[in-house]
Amino acid sequence: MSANPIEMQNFTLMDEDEIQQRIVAAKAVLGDRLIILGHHYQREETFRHADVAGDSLKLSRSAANSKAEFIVFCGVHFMAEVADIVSRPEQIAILPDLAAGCSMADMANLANVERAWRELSEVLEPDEQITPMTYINSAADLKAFCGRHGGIVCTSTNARHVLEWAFEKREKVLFFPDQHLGRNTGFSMDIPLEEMVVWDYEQPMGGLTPEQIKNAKMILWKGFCSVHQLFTPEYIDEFTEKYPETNIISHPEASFEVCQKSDYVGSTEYIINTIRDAEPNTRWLVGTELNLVNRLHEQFKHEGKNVHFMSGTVCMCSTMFRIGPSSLLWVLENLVEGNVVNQIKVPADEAEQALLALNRMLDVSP
Ligand code: CIZ
Repeated sequence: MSANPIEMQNFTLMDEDEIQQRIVAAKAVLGDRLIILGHHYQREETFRHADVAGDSLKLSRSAANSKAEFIVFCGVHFMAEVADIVSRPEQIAILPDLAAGCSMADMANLANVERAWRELSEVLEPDEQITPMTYINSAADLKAFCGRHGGIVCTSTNARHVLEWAFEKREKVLFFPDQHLGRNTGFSMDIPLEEMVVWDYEQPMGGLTPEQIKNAKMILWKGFCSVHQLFTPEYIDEFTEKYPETNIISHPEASFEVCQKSDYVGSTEYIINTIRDAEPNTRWLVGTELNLVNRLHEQFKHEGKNVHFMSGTVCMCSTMFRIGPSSLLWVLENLVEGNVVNQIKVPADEAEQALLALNRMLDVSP
């Protein structure tokens, strides 16, 4: 490692074309020592440099199978943590911008989840009756909590399989942090809405009565993704009045009402595959992150497919697609110089417990 890492400020005013060319050059120098993983939600200027593009499930598998010395994650903090946990100890996971996060993941923290577990023990025997299940959009310490309490991780691609596994183990599920993914998946498995209660982590006992807790099959954490809450049934109605032939496709982080009005509901991989495999000259209204919707539009317009974003207003999640080309170049040129910057390292004991929950997920995922 050279004595002084190159500073980020050297890159902030650099010409965009120069940044692009230098990323390509740095990648060529690093060769097989490097793998860049890019989540579908990333902006185009960064996404185009990914060696593997995918959702969290696909990228977790790529990280686990990669032999590269450096895993540079163009995604968010929890994804880079997963890459660190599932890769070998000598591999180094890097997140080019440490401010790349997920506000929904921040809605569940370990202290609140442990408090919920303690409070639930006043009514039930949590370690015998409840499987804790966390969406992959959560911090490593929550994945570790699930690991040590017989629980599991899911992504939106495998939520149903994982939920089936969770119910085989215990009669109830505590699902965090996204109530919508939990509710939409539970409902698709015929769990009635009244058996899915919301745990409000700002209230004692989650704001629930002992009866409500005893009668619930799923206890849903009161978390949500603000981008997916932009989508409304009213907008779908307005749009389909104008274009009745439209296919509606939504991500399960959208509300129950939006998902109920949709022809198709599924993860980013599912959305991409469904539109890719659709007949030419079809119209799609898509309820998920805008960078992905724009990319789908560009990718499939030559087939006459019209792909639209499910909202008239745009409110981007500024942390989800935070990784800009200049921060990517900054970490790559530092690696070329022998400097590791922005390494994401999960403490060993936490990583070991989180790996239990992640491996359970990888084992049950189709
Ligand atoms: O699983 C993921 O990567 C997320 C966050 C969404 C999706 O559906 O791909």
